[in-house]
Amino acid sequence: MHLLSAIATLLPLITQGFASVTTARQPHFNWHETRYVYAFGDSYTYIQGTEGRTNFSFIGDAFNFSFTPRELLSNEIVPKFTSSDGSNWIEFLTGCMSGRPSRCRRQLWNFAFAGADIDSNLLPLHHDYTIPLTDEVKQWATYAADILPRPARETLTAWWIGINDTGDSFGNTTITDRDAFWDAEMDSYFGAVEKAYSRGLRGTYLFINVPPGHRAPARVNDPTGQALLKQNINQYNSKLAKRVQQFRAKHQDMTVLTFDSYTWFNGVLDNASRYGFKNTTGFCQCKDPSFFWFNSGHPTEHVHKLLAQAIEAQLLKASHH
Ligand SMILES: *C1O[C@H](CO)[C@@H](O)[C@H](O)[C@H]1NC(C)=O
Ligand SMILES: *[C@@H]1O[C@H](CO)[C@@H](O)[C@H](O)[C@H]1NC(C)=O
Ligand SMILES: *[C@@H]1O[C@H](CO)[C@@H](O)[C@H](O)[C@H]1NC(C)=O
Ligand SMILES: *[C@@H]1O[C@H](CO)[C@@H](O)[C@H](O)[C@H]1NC(C)=O
Ligand SMILES: *[C@@H]1O[C@H](CO)[C@@H](O)[C@H](O)[C@H]1NC(C)=O
Ligand SMILES: *[C@@H]1O[C@H](CO)[C@@H](O)[C@H](O)[C@H]1NC(C)=O
Repeated sequence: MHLLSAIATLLPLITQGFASVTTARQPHFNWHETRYVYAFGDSYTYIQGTEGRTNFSFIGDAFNFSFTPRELLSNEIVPKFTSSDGSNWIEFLTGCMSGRPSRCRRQLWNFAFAGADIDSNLLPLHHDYTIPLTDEVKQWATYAADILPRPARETLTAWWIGINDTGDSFGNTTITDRDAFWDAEMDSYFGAVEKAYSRGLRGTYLFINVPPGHRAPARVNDPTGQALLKQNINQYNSKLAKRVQQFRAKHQDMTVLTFDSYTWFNGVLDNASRYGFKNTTGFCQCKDPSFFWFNSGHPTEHVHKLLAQAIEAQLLKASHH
């Protein structure tokens, strides 16, 4: 009887103790300790793998959706093979630029697919072999999640999507209710994010918004398209900011970071000479670092390098020591 009542009085204390330990546990993020970086996105983020589709992916495509653990682990990053024809931001950021990701000090596991929109139910695929964001997550969840390490304290996942969605939809006149359209896109986007979370991809998420694509060479001689695209991007980015905030509030065990690429691109374009750029309106498919744009819609390697530096500075600022 005494024992029972002792347990009865202790029990609330024990459970209380657990509860306070749980709530007191702050999400931990330190860029210096981050050893695994996952990425989902489009051509701005994709890297070339020996098991990937040439010019589109690190691994697989819609027709070659599955892979074995052995294919994944022996897959090699082909250096300087991105949409900038050099290394890209996430390679500069991680320092994982060639060979097997598992050999890198910071392993880069990159499921971005060039030309990806968020969801093929909302916008048509660019090619029949395209893997949209929702399927990038499905691909990771099905074939990679049980193979690759992802300890929460050492894992950062980058989400950068919407460049193609905004570009593909600004002139689409069948979308009469843009507010509802972007809500549907965000439902789909964050459905995929929740899927990654519930499948155990934890730790830190970094969300990057859409850069000012209306300033790319594709639009310089098209003031009407430019204005429509700018408006579309602004709508996307404000919807995204709200969803990120909701995700953060819902998952207090996560560190949720953002990088405002829209403001960063504008800042560099507006002060081009300070960053060593001489040409921000044309493009050059060459190695000239004075060009901002490599082609009509993608920045040069020099931009990717500066972008990685800006993102790293923000990650260091957000780090707990
Ligand atoms: C460049 O111009 C922008 C305006 O877009 C300004 O706000 C920004 O801070 C400037 N400076 C740098 C170093 O980017
Ligand atoms: C990949 O892209 C490069 C540059 O645009 C092009 O020359 C090459 O033919 C492409 N390769 C394939 C297999 O599509
Ligand atoms: C899938 O990828 C393998 C290896 O790259 C290739 O041999 C095969 O032809 C691809 N299959 C399809 C359907 O594209
Ligand atoms: C979207 O992706 C494709 C690759 O399929 C690319 O050629 C195109 O320029 C991109 N669109 C925008 C608006 O960036
Ligand atoms: C325009 O948007 C609608 C609605 O999302 C979509 O079904 C359609 O395929 C889009 N058209 C083009 C050309 O992207
Ligand atoms: C930028 O580059 C394009 C393409 O080479 C060229 O036509 C244009 O004159 C250049 N603009 C400036 C300001 O140098």
